[in-house]
Amino acid sequence: MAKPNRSAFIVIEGLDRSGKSTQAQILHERLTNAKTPVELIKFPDRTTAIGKMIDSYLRSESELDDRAIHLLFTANRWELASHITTLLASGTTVIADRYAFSGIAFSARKGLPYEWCRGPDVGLPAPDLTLFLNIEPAVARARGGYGEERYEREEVQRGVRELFEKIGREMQTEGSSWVQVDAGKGKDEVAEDIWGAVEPLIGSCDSPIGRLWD
Ligand code: FDM
Ligand code: MG
Repeated sequence: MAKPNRSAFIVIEGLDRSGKSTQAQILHERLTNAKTPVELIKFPDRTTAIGKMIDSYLRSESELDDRAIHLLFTANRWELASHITTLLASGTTVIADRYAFSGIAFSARKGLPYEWCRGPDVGLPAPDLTLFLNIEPAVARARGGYGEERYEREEVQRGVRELFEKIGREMQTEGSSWVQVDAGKGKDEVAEDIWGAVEPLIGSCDSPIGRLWD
């Protein structure tokens, strides 16, 4: 059997309070325990110069035109794109906590045209698997409530959820691997469902890394 020439790129998406970060952490630990080299990346990456502008916007410390902030989120992915492809090529599995799908869903919810929102993300490294952690916004809110940041309101989350579902349908139609996970279940059960989708990918990616919507 030919040796796989790269590792897997796994994206975890979902609404606020759907358990994305917790599950990304659990998956990271599980892969580490299985001696699989793995790196967890979070978008937005608030540590870069662009990330600091995004952070200030999310905390409502600054105002930006809807299109300007959209492009900053995308630029924040592009500034890490070569890091991601380098990791994948060197055999490190990459888990991303949010990605371009959040970018489209949150901006299109504001009324920006869907295709316009998607444009700048075309060509980014394509995930081998996207796990969409689906949860009722009311259940998410009941989990200790939303925080103080922009977008952390049930009405916003409802609109974003509809857009995530539209994106998911399109991804499935074009044959991309988009898996919906019931995130209303308990933490351990969700982790098992995620592992069931991820395990078959480990050590088995032998096609070159794809480009999103290209
Ligand atoms: N968000 C996140 C966007 O609006 N566009 C994007 O491209 C990304 C990656 O930023 F409300 C939104 C989603 C969320 C906020 O995300 C910050 P975290 O996961 O809560 O840090
Ligand atoms: Mg948040």
